[in-house]
Amino acid sequence: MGAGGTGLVGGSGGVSGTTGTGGTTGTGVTAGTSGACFPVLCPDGNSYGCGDCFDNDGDGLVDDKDLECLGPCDNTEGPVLLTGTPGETGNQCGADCYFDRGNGSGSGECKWDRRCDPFGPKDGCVYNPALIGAQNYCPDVQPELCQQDCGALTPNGCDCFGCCTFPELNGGYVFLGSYVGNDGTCTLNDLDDPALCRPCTPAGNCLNTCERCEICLGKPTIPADCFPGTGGSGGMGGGGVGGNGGGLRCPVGKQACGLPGDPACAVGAFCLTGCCTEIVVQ
Ligand SMILES: [Ca+2]
Ligand SMILES: [Ca+2]
Ligand SMILES: [Ca+2]
Ligand SMILES: [Ca+2]
Repeated sequence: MGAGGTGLVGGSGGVSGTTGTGGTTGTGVTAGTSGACFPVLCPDGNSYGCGDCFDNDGDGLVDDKDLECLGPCDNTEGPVLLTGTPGETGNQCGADCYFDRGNGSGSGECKWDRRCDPFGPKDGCVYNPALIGAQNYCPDVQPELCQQDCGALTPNGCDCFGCCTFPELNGGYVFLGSYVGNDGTCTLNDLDDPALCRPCTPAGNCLNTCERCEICLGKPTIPADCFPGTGGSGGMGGGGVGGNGGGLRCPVGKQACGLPGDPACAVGAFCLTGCCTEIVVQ
């Protein structure tokens, strides 16, 4: 609703229209934004491939500018959409936060069991409906600390266990951690191949929905009427679970980033699917 209001006021449109100044098509380290790159730490206190200011995979895009970076704890800039977290491999069916590091099993952690997913996105984890809703396997409601810690690291379009939607899937979801043998297989080019990016069901209440005016995994741009000042359609209102009703690029209190004209995030913050995400080192 707030967004709609500003849209109506919006005579300032000309400012955003000019686009000019910023980087000339991003070859460089910092497409569009200015100046230096600052490392971003994962909450575990370490710097990984997506927060180290290097173009680790040589595709010309660095860290949060790289479309295959899933956050500050992701150690791989791609092309595979894994995070490089130890323990992602193997056959265990228990899942925890996909977007942080490590496999802690503390009581506050996100918790899920792949055997609750009818799609069976992981080999060896055969669907077992008896586990659904069981407290120790697939709770409908994740612990508050899961929402808080993992929620902050979960990109738009994903649940906290790495089950994500992309525009070309038309509402479908795929498991970013899909494996064949010992190799991760899901890349941005394979989203529609169910053998490589295996279909999955977003879990419990930890899905960060991809709204119309949000940048999401695989959706680096947003409609023109999502910008204040272009006047127009205002208040798409009505909100999803994520609390960000359709008309806002970011939840209240988070700075938008990643598009031409956006200011850079504060030092140490990661631009996660279009919103500056302050990382709290734990
Ligand atoms: Ca990097
Ligand atoms: Ca790169
Ligand atoms: Ca990349
Ligand atoms: Ca969202």
